[in-house]
Amino acid sequence: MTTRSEEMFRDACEVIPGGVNSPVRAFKSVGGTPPFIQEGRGAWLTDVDGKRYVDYVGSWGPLIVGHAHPVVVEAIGKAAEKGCSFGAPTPGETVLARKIIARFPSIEMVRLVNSGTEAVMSAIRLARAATGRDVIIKFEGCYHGHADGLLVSAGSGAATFGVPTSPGTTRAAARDTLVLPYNDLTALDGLLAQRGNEIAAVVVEPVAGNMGCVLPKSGYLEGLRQACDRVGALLIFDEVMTGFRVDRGGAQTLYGIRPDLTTLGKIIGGGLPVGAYGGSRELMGRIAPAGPVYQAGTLSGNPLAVAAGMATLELLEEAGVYETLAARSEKLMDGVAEVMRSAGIPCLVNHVGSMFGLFFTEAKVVENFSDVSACDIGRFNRWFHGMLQEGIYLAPSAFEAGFVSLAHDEALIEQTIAAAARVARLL
Ligand code: KE4
Repeated sequence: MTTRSEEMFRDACEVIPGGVNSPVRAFKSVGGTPPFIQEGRGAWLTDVDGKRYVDYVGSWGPLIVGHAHPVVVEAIGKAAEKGCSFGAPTPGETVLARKIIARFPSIEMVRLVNSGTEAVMSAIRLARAATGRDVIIKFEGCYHGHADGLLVSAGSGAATFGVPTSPGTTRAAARDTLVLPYNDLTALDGLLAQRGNEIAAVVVEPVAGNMGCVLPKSGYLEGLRQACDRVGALLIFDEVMTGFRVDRGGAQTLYGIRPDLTTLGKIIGGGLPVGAYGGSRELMGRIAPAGPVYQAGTLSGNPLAVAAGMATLELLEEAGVYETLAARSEKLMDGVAEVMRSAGIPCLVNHVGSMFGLFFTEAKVVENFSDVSACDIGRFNRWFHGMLQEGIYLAPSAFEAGFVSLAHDEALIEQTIAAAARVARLL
């Protein structure tokens, strides 16, 4: 019997490339047809066939307070009643900027944009302007959006598709991007010894969430900071995923590292399109119209997205929120690890706050993209589909992280672990 999702996917594929507006949603790496989602509420998604799922994707991170949170919905509705966008400054933008600055010690000024991609490409432009240098360094398996120079052995969708460098990326763009293994300071030092004076910036996911969830080795982030200081390059923390996720002040607060520039997205828009980049007054003062570095956007800081972001960040101000998110994620990961151990399935799990990863591997550590690529991707795909059958919606790729929201209560965590126990027997 054909499901409505299958019908809708066939229809979408006639008019949208791959039937989706972002590649990873197409289930290409895990196979099968993506459920078309009718609605979300709290931790739950309902698809067009009426099947319900406990959602651990949360729109890839933004929905940390759960879907259709009444406070967020009300804020959006109230803003919409006054108009959706004016292309003129509005009071909310300053409030959201101040909320971000209050939580990120390295940010004195911030510019709102419409996506994480825009935030990272703008931060890199600023770093190049500020240093007068062209070359940037990124790390294999890290994904920083789809700007030309960053689709060079990216993580996330590009890694999932095994297309490390996207066609259409110019040789010039790729030439100005050097790619090193994540968690490897020796490789970085070697490169900087040769080309350090060309490097405008090192851009990194301080906790990598686009090759599964890979944690920085002890001393790694500090090592990046020292290396950048040594050669006069800027350190850019891409906290689009980790910002307000791994800690109220992002990974830079959690690990005590001060980057020169920070990019944000996802949670700060509460499910609507918002990205941001920020840093010192000296650096950000170079951005037009205050300075010569141009960056613009019709809908940047629009009132609806700002209202959703502000409402979400206010909900995250409540005392104990991050402790609760971390505790529930710990319980989930410990439960799944126990299930796999009992089933005799080699598996490594980890989490940082409410961002988690799971790798089917005998290895004791997974530290970089090649470690992740060596994991049992076929077993991951069986795990994914088994859990989907059980009504648990995980990220449809072994190269993505999972997310726990405030709506995932203890009962849902227990329910998920029980489902994992049933699925583990089939792996
Ligand atoms: P967007 O342009 O998709 O808003 O943000 C790009 C981006 C930048 N930096 C980091 C660390 C990111 O994780 C992302 C986007 N993340 C992916 C999920 N891994 C978005 C999902 C998708 O591409 O559909």
